[in-house]
Amino acid sequence: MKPVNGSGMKRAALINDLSCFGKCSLSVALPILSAYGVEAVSLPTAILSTHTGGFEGYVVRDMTDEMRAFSAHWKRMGLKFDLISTGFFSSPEQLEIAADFIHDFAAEETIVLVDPVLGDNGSLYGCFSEACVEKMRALCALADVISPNHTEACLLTGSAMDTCVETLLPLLPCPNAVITGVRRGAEIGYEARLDGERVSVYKAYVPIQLHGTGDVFASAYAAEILNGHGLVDALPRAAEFLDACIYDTAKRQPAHWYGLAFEDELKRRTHNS
Ligand code: PXL
Repeated sequence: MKPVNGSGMKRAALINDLSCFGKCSLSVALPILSAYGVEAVSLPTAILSTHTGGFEGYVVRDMTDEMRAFSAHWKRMGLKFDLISTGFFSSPEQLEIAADFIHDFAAEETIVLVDPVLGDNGSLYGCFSEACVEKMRALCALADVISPNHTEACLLTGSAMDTCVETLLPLLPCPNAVITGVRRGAEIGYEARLDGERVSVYKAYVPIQLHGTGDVFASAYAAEILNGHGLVDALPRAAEFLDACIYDTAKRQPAHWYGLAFEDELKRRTHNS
């Protein structure tokens, strides 16, 4: 077999769903990582006609069997990854497959980023059970860094939904954690513990309801890390990227309600316009 490693380009495995319309998960991760010069390899957990946030009658195809078969093929190929990221899962079983994937493919230098997609706005998404929360906790323990929103941080730590970030951070099942979407007056931001440092980053809050912000942030954060930035340094850089996408999305309201218009910022960055 011809060699598949050693091209000099960073390679990321993206374990996430493909929501074909709407902007989240692989639909945002693939273009963002590519624009940052990273080779992105998808391991789809499910293929959906749209994401689940605001569409009626969406169609879902579960990819559990394919996840096993694809990763077995990659194992036979000896494929190597510089980063493994995980996002949305469509069954508790898939969380175990992701854990096996990390055991099989994460080398000493591989960064494992778990975005523990479980819920938002104070509740667990309807498609998940307590079993998913439990397995997500175990997956987070295998990660180098996790990026829960406030709701997910509460679910992972078994805390009440009004628990403050200062209490949550040391309880999370991974030493490096970025809690996203934290409100502070007229601002919104990130409260993190990274490489032993306590880090806060805030931006002005733009009052529109947005889908997929966590996915855009996690993609940019992974991309910044793979471009040589440490966990601390990558945070404000990814926050800057997301912030630009939010302003572009606000300009496109009400039509662009279903996700972030991340393409505008990618175009500016890649075409200097
Ligand atoms: O953005 C998280 C996410 C990922 N994948 C699917 C979703 C959501 C959030 O609603 O529906 C399918």
